[in-house]
Amino acid sequence: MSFPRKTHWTKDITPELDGKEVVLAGWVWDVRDIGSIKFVILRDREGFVQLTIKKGTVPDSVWTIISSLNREDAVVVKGIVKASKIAKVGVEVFPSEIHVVAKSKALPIDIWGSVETDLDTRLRFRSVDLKRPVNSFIFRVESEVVRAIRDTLYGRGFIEVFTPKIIATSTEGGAELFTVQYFERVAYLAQSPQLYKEELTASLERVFEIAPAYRAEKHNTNYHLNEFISVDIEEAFANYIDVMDILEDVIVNVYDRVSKAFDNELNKYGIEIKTPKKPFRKITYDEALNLLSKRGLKVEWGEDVPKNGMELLSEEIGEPFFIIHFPTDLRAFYTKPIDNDPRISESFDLVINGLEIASGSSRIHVKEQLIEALRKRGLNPDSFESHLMIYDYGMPPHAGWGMGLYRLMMVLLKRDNIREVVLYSRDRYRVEP
Ligand code: AMO
Repeated sequence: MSFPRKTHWTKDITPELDGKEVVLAGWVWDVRDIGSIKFVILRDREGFVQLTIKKGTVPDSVWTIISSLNREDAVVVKGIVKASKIAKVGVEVFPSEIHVVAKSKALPIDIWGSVETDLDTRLRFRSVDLKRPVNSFIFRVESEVVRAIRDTLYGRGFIEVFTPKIIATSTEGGAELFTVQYFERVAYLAQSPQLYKEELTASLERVFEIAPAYRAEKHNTNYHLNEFISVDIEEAFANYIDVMDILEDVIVNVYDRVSKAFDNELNKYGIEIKTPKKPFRKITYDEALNLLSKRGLKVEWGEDVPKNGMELLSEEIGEPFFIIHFPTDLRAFYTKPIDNDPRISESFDLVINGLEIASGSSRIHVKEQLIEALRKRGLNPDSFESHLMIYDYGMPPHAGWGMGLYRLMMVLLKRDNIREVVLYSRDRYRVEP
C-alpha cells in the first residue's frame, strides 16, 4: 500500500500555513454531510483538524472515498491549508488525495463523549478507550512529567540507571512479594530498587531510576496497583533534608512544565494546576498526630497515618507537605534513626491532596547498625550478604526517596482512580489487557 508520509500534526495546522500543501494522517472522528459539501474531522494524537470537501472541486475518486468513510477509519490526506473565518479554529484543509489505509468497524465503546461508559468496560477495551482525546491528553502529560523529572535530576548531577527486576531477597517486607520460578530456584519481582540504588551510591554517587515495581498487595483501592512505575533516587554524602529539597524541585518543575505546556487542554478539561512554592511545609509525625486528634481522629503512636488522616491534614495545610520523623519501627530496616532519639527516624512522606506521593529517608550506612536493624525486624542478615558486602568498602552516608509516578499523575490531573492514568493496569483482578 503506498501513501505519502505525514508532514504535520493536526495541532501544527495554523492559519499561517495558508496556501501550503501538507500531508496529515490520523482517524476519521466525524463526517458531516450538507449535500454538495462534506466536512471530515480528522483526529491524530495531538488534536483535530477540519477537512472540507466540495463536490466538483475535487477529483471524483476523492469524493467517492469521502462518501464511504466510517468513523475511525485510518486515513492519510494530502491537501492545501486555507485560513478560514468559518471553521472553528480558523483553518481548514482542502484535500486533493485521500488514502484509506485501514477501515474501522463500529467501536465496542463510545469515544465521542455522547454515552458514558463505566471504567471497567473501558479498561476491557483499553486500546480503543485510549483513542479518546482526554486519554491522549493524559498520556502526553505523563510523558512530559517524566521528561521534567529527568531534566531536574540530570540538572542536579544524577545519572539514570537500570537495576534488576528479578531479585533474590525482599526489600520492603516479605508479605508483598510476587514469586517467579527462576530455573531451579524461586526468585521474586522487585518491590523497589532499594538495595541496588543504595549500593550504587558507593560508586555512581547520585543515581535515579524510573521503572516498574511489583507489590503482591491484596488490597484493591483507587490508589494501589500491583505494578506501578516508581521514580527512585539515591544520593551519596547526603541526608533526608538534602533529598527532600530535590523532591521539591522535581514537583515544582513538573507542575510548572505541565501547566505551561498544556495550558489550552487543561482549560478545556477544567483542570487547574497551581505550581506549589518551595520550601514545602514540614510537620513532624508527632505534630501530625496532634493535628489529627484535634480533628477527632485518634491515631496511636507507632501506627501509620491512615488515608483519611492524610486527607484531613491536606485539608488543614492545603499545599503539598511533608510528614517527617516517623517512628523508626514503622519504616523499613534501612531507615536511619535520629542520633539522639532513635525511637524516631530521619524519614519523610510527601503528601499532596490527601495522597502519599513519595517516601524516603536517610539510610543507615554503618554495617553493624544495619545488621542490627535487620535482626530487630526478624530478618536474617545472611540472606542480605551480597548487599552487606559493599558496606565494608567505604559506604558513604546516603539518602533517597521513591515516588509513585501514577500517584503524582492522579493529583496533578485530579483523577480519582489510579487506573485512569495507567495505560494497562495490573490490579488484583486484572492481568489483561
Ligand atoms: P514506598 O513503599 O513508600 O517506599 O513506595 C514509594 C512510593 O511508591 C508509590 N506506591 C504505589 N503506587 C501505586 N500502587 C502501589 N501499590 C504503591 N505502593 C507504593 C507511592 C509511595 O509513596 N524504597 C522505598 C522508597 C525509598 O525510601 O527510597 C519505597 O518503596 O507513591
